[in-house]
Amino acid sequence: MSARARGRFITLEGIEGAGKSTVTAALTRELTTAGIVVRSTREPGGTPLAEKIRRVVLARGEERVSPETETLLMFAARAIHLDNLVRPALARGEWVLCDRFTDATRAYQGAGRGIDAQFIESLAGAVHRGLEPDLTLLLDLPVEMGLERARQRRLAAGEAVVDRFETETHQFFERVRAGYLEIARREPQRCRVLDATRSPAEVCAVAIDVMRGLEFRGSET
Ligand code: Z5A
Repeated sequence: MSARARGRFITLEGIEGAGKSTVTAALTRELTTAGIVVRSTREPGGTPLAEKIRRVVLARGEERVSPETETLLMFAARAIHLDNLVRPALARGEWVLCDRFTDATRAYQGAGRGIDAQFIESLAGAVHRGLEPDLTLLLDLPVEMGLERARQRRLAAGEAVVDRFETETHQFFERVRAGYLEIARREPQRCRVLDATRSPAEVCAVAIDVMRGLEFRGSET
């Protein structure tokens, strides 16, 4: 894999505990070894201001946040993140690895909470302004496995606080998973579904292989 003039935008998606952070770390190592400058980031968040919105949107308990407001907050954070981090990095030729992007809004707020797809797509059009991921890796696994991994990770880290999503029902995460798989079915050019039930080493190896495939695609935006 070699450095190139134009940066690539890769997003990682999946339910909680799917292994996105684990795969992001492996892809970052691979790219760095190849001499490519990589920005690893996340949504909601990624810049100081967008991280403030993250804290607001994930916090539990203070006041009711409607699904519409939740959607608007996700896109507000996304607009700041794209303007201040993602677009400048891509313009410098860096590769951007982003833990969650608009597919998360489609899956969580759309499929999970029932927000109208047209509402989401109109906001996406305004905020993306033509920018779409070059590649989306969807780490797919059964809901109970993802939730158990996340629970174990929290226990190991001694984290007691759970956010607004971590208290959601099993059925909610089933809808989110189905929403993600539907996006991948509709957009096979952009999305690759990886079997996230396999070992971390196996999942990371497949993800690296898929990412290498980007080298052979056209370099125009
Ligand atoms: N959200 C939304 O609703 N709408 C939006 O538009 C956006 C986000 C952008 C925060 O996301 C919440 O925001 C999210 C959706 C919502 N809530 N939920 N659910 P987040 O990405 O910050 O939080 P998360 O999904 O909870 O991330 P996570 O739990 O950290 O998951 P992960 O990064 O995919 O997994 P991981 O940390 O790499 O792995 C979890 C554990 O499993 C860890 O102990 C690993 O060592 C282990 N692991 C990883 N891979 C494997 C394999 N292959 N085998 C065995 N064990 C593994």
